Parts: sequence; C-alpha cells; structure tokens
Amino acid sequence: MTTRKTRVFSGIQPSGMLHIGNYLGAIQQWVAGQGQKTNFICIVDLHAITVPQDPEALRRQTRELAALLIASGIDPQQTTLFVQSHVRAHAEGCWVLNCVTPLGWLERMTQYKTKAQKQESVLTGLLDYPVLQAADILLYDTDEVPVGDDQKQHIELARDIAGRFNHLFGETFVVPKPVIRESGARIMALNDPSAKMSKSDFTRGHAIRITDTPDEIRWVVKRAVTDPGRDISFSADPDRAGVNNLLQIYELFTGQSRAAIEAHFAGKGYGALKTDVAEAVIEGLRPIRERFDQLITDPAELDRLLAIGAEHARAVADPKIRLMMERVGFVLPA
Ligand code: ATP
Ligand code: LTN
Repeated sequence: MTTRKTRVFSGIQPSGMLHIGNYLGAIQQWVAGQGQKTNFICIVDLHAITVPQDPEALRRQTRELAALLIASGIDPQQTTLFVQSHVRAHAEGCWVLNCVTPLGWLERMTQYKTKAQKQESVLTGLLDYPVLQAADILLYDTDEVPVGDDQKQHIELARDIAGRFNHLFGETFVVPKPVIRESGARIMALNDPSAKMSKSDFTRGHAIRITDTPDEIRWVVKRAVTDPGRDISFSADPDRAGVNNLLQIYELFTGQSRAAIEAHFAGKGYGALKTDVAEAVIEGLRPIRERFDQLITDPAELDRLLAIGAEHARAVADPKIRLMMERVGFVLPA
C-alpha cells in the first residue's frame, strides 16, 4: 500500500505587516514542516475583505506578504504558496458549504463576535468567514492545519462542516486536525500582556513587526509591560504574563531550553532581560529583513512565483470542487 504524505494547509491574511506573533505562532512551524509533508500556504485575500480594505493597500500587502513568507523560509519549490483569489474553487466551495452550515454555528464564533464589536457596520462576509476557511482546508484533503491558538475554534468548525457534508452526501472530505504548538501559540501584546499581539492594532509599542528596525525593536521591548516582581522564570500565572511572554519570545528566537534560559537570567533584573530579548529578536529577524528588502524590489518575480503556486493549487482543488458539485446534485459542465 502506498501511503500518502501528510497534507498540511494554512492561511494568512494580507491585512498588514506581520508581527513576531505570526512568525512564532505560525510561520516558523510551516517552515519546519517543509519537505517531509505536502504543504499548502495560502494568502487569504478573500478573507481580508471581510473588513473594509483600501484596494491599493491590499494589493501592496498581498505582494509584501508573499515576499515576507519567502524571506522567512517558505520555499516555493517545496511549498505550494498561492493567493486564494487565484483559485476559484475557494469561493465556489464556500458557497456549497454555506448551504450545509447552520447559521447558529457561525453566530457562536468568538472571533466573529470580537471583530463584529469593532465594526460600525458588520458585513455578511465577516459572519461567513469561517465557512470560507473550511472550504480552504477541505478542498485540499488536509490532514493538519498548523495555526495559532486563536484559530482553534475555526478548525473545529471545519471538522463539523466536513462531518456534516460527509454524512449528507457520502464520504467526500478528510476531517482535518488543528496543530498548535505549545510555546508561541499565543504571543501577547508587549504593551498589554493580557491581549493577543495582533496585526490590526497599530498602537506603537503593541507589536514587533518583522520589518521593524533594530532601534524600533529596542524601543518597544524596553517599554514592554512586566510586573512588580523580580523573578525571571516561565510561568502560567496571568499576573506574570508580561515576563513569561518575553521569555517565550527569547526561547523561540534562540532555540535554547527553558532550563538554560532560567539559569542564564538567574539573579538578573528585568532591564537585562529586556536587553537580551531585544538583541535576540534583532538577530533572529535580521536575515529575514534583508531577504525581504531584496525580494520586494522585484514584484514581477513574486507574481511569477505566485502564478506557479496557483497552478499547483488548482490541480488539487479543481477536481475536489467538481466532486462537491457532483455530490450535491449539480449537472457538471461537459
Ligand atoms: P488580525 O489582527 O488582522 O486578525 P492576526 O495578527 O490575528 O491578524 P492572522 O493573519 O489572522 O493574523 O493570522 C496568521 C497566523 O498567525 C494564524 O495562524 C494565527 O493563529 C497566528 N497568530 C496571530 N496572532 C498570533 C499571536 N499573537 N501569537 C501566535 N500566533 C498568532
Ligand atoms: N482565519 C485564519 C486565516 C486562514 C486560515 C485558513 C488558517 C484562512 N484560511 C485555512 C488555516 C487554514 C486567520 O485569521 N489566521
């Protein structure tokens, strides 16, 4: 029996410059899994327009994201890297899945509730967001979906939708599993360790963007909120979330063990912690920034790579959307 390589699919929105939470929570995992598994990484522009976007900014951010992903180690030879709107099956699959998804399942989604609160007028697409995400995942017979902790509920929903479709129309989809790493799954805001670091929060001091200059990184880390204690150790105590967050960032950028890190900081103060964290981040991001600066100067080359990615993606997604259409009773185009 030939065993199929594990299929991995993940998506990321071109909604602004990436921060170290995206890098540590998601991208690092995607890079690590390349080669042994069949990887699909999708730049989800259809998802981005579920909240208002400036058209020119969206186009620029889509290419910037492609450049940043490649600069971070996503190798277009090993990973199918593509733009969601280039593969029609995503929108079509979303429509078909909409028609097996009860509204109540969507109204329960916490990301929808949080994002809806921030909008003056909530668009239909925002409620439908997780169904489009389910289409993304299910079109590729995905086994594993590596994401940050905030996406867990959406992957559970994709599992439920797959199960329901399979039940109604016969075995059609692989039921996917979320893969969430233990450390880095939830990098917190530096100015507020009780909130997730987020692309769409532009307050200075909230996040470290992958393209920030060394001076900016030092500025942000120096002002990071810690706590009144003195102890520098990993901890799940919410009152010590600030220090724990800095330690996790240090851990993931240096690759050192937690014991070695705690020994390194024993007897030192928060000032020393912040200096070392800032330098570890600067060094970790330096090669990424340098490659990004090069790649972004050649948009035609980026577009060429994305066109190849889209072609590979279509080769998998197109037969699947045909199968879905056949299963629900459409007459397939001859
Ligand atoms: P937005 O603020 O626009 O919703 P975001 O920062 O949440 O954006 P996404 O594009 O939604 O970023 O997420 C890309 C990937 O990064 C997802 O896998 C998500 O789980 C992960 N991710 C996002 N924020 C964090 C974080 N603070 N810590 C760890 N992983 C994160
Ligand atoms: N909703 C995700 C992005 C996303 C995604 C996907 C992740 C869209 N489609 C499919 C995994 C699999 C987010 O906001 N991070």
